[in-house]
Amino acid sequence: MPTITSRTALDALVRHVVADTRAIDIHTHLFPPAHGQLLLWGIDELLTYHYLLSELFIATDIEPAVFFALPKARQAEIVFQELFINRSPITEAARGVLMVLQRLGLDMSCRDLAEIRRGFANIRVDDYLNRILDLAGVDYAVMTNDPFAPAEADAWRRNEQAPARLKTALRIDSMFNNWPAACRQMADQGYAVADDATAIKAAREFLNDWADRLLPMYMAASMPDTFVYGGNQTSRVIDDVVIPFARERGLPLALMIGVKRGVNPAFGQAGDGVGQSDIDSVARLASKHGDVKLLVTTLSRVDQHELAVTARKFANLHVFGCWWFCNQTSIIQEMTRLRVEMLGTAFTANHSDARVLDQLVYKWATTRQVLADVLVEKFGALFDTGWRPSEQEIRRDVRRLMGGAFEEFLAR
Ligand code: RAT
Ligand code: ZN
Repeated sequence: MPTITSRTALDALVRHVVADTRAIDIHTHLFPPAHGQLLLWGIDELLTYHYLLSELFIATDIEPAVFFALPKARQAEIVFQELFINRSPITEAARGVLMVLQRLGLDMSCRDLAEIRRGFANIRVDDYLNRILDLAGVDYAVMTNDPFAPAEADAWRRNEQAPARLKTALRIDSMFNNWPAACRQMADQGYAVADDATAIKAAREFLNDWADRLLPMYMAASMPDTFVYGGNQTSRVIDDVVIPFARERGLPLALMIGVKRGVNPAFGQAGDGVGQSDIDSVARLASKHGDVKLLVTTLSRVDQHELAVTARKFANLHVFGCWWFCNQTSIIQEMTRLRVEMLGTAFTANHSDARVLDQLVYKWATTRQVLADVLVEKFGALFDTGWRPSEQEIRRDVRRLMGGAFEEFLAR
């Protein structure tokens, strides 16, 4: 392999490698095509993404309740008119729609939704899944599979399996955040839940059965900003159900912390907010259960330095992604730079959180752009010391940041 002899050649190589490296998308809201309506894709779904709906509701007089009562196609038309025609689509989410359309080869100069819709005609969703994964440069994506959601549970019971490029994650928010509701749902699914002791036993059986069915890569929950580990019901479920189960099955636990659910309930999914997380709780969890692997991301930008410092203390703690409100260019830049400086390649730079299949394309294009900028800077600084990174080393490290480190962490 030729030695890199100039900064210009190095910069070009780093950009080429980042563009060329396949990613693993470790958290999405995609579903197997066989699960029918659950898998969202196409222009109307892109336009009605909840990230865009809050932008619509704050910029116009449109009443959320009136809007939500309209058919999806009409909703999409309103969003297009208000956020793309009456205003320039300069937000991260709006620009993302245009990036998707551009990479699908559609001509944006028409500004005509009917014309754009024609570009989505005659799609076979199975083929489209592979096309989008390829366009996004994603090897495989991990889904969010919630056995407490009846429609999802039914689809799995009908034995509708996922294609190889979609992996599973067992999502257990209800168990952590609404134990009485989780108990009712477990009872509905035939588990014996009479009192506290039987409920704990039932919960372990429930996890065991669903893990057998789904073969998840990890368990996951999103937690409120108020989450504290120790001395509460959630911690009891963690200690008595989830941690013993994680240990027994060798399954990591992913915690996404910092959401304020329903800050404005009228906005629906777009109504959630953000608060700072208690990172000491993450440290206590990692320290008390050193033999259980934790994947952690937090929603507030303010938490990121403390989280990175904490990740330097525990080999069983893997930090991942720029979650939700952090998944926007300026904050991805800041977080990626901070994490590279403090964690090297021992973290996962980003995940897409895609709810609509097509979104993989813009979310990964944006992540790659930012990652390339940061790595040009970091490898360039190495070069300036006289260190000469090889192409093979750059490829190895970029792959780690785009999912390789996650796989290594799981395999350890
Ligand atoms: O990013 C999102 O779309 C959020 O609504 C949530 O799904 C969040 O990512 C979560 O997984 O809870
Ligand atoms: Zn998510």
